[in-house]
Amino acid sequence: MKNDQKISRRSLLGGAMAVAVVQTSFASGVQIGVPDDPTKQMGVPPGKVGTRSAFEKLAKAPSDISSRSPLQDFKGMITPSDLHFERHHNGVPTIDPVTYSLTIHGFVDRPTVFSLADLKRFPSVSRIAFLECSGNFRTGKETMTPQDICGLTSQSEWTGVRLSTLFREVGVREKASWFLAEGGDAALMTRSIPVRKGWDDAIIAYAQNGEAIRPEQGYPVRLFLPGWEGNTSVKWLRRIELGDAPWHTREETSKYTEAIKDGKVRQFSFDIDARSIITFPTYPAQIERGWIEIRGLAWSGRGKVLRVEVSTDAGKTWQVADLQDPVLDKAHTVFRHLWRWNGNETLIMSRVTDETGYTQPTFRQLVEARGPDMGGYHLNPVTAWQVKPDGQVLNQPEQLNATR
Ligand SMILES: Nc1nc2c(c(=O)[nH]1)N[C@H]1C(S)=C(S)[C@@H](COP(=O)(O)O)O[C@H]1N2
Ligand SMILES: [Mo]
Repeated sequence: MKNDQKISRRSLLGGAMAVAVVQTSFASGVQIGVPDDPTKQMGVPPGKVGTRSAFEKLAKAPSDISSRSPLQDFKGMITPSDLHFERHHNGVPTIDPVTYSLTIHGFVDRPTVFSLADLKRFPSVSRIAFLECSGNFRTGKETMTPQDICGLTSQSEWTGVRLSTLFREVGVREKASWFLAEGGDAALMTRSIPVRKGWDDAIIAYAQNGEAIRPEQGYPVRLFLPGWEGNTSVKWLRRIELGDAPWHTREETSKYTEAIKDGKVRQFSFDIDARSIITFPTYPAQIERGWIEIRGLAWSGRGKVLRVEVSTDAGKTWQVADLQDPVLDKAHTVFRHLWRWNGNETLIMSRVTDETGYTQPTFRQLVEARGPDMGGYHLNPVTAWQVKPDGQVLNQPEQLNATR
C-alpha cells in the first residue's frame, strides 16, 4: 500500500486533480480508511475522549494472571495508563467509590474509617515513579522482546495523600514498627510493611497520570511504595493495621521470598535492584548499517540512576550513555547512545549504576551470588541482544550468557 500512496502523491505533483478518494491501508494489519489527500477533506470532529491512531497497534501481552507493558514501544518516561502492566492474584474487583472506605486501626490513638472524599481533603502529593513486579524476568528464547523479558514494570505519575499525613491524623503510637496493608479484592492481598516506609515516602494513591487510578491499578485507592517490589503496593486498599511485628502472611511465606546461598531463604526483600534494558534495537527489529540510536530504560528502587553504560562489542568495552532529564528518584530514566554499526555480527548490552554505587550484575554474577536454585524473584541481569550480519536483532538468552 505504501507504493500506491507514493504514486498518488507523485501524480498530484504532476498537476492531476486531487480527488477525495478513500484508500484502504493495511498498515498494522487492520483495514483503515485513508483519504487520498487529507488536505482536501474535512477531518473527524473533536470527541469526548481522544483515541490512539488506528495505525498504532500498541498492546499489553496478557496471560491469566498478568499483562506486560510493551517497553519496546515507549518513547519517553511515562507509561500510557492503558499500557501499564497488570498483576492480579484474583482478578480486578469492581469497587464503588461512594461506599469505599479505608480503615486504619491497631497501635493508633484514634482508629479511623476514611471515605474517598475524606482522603481527597488532605494535602495531596504527586510523584513520578516506577512500579515493578519482583517476578519480572523471563528468559530462554532468542525471539523475545523487552516486553517478554521484563514487561512487568511501568511508570506513572501517582497522586494521593502521604501515608505519613494519615499516620499523624490517627496518632500512630511509638511502639508501632510494622503495618499490615490489606486489599479488598478476591485475593485479600495482605503485606506487612515496616512503619518507617510509611513515614518516609508511602502514598495512598487515588490518581494516576492525572485521572482516577484505573481499575487494574487499584481503583479507587492503592498503596504505592516507591522503589519497593510491586507486590507491596497493595491495590484496592481497604485496611491498614499498625502493630509491632510482621504478620507473616501468605504473600510473605509461600511467595515473595527467595533462595540465597547455602539453603537460606530471604524474606522481606523490599528494594527493587537497579536494572536497565535496551528497548531499541531489540527483537524483532531489523536494522541497517550506519548510525543507530540505541535507546533504553534504566531504574533503581534505591534512588536515582547515576550512570548507564552501553557496550556494542559484547562487553569488551563500555561507553557512557546520555541520560534524559529529569533523572528522578526511583524512576524509569531514558538513556540513549549513538552507535555506528559496520555490519558485523555483535552483541549489544547496557548496565546501570545507581547512586548507591550498585552496578547491575550479569546473569552469571547473579548465579554466583545466589546459587543455581535462586528462584524467580529479584532477577535483574544485564540483557544482551545479538545483531546478525543481515541486521536481524535477537535476544541472547541468559543461560547462554551464564555458560560463556
Ligand atoms: N489487592 C491486591 N494488590 C496487589 C496485587 C493483587 O493481586 N491484589 N498484586 C500485587 C502485585 S504482585 C504487583 S506486581 C502489583 C501490580 O500492580 P499493577 O497491576 O498496578 O501493575 O500490585 C500488587 N498489589
Ligand atoms: Mo508482583
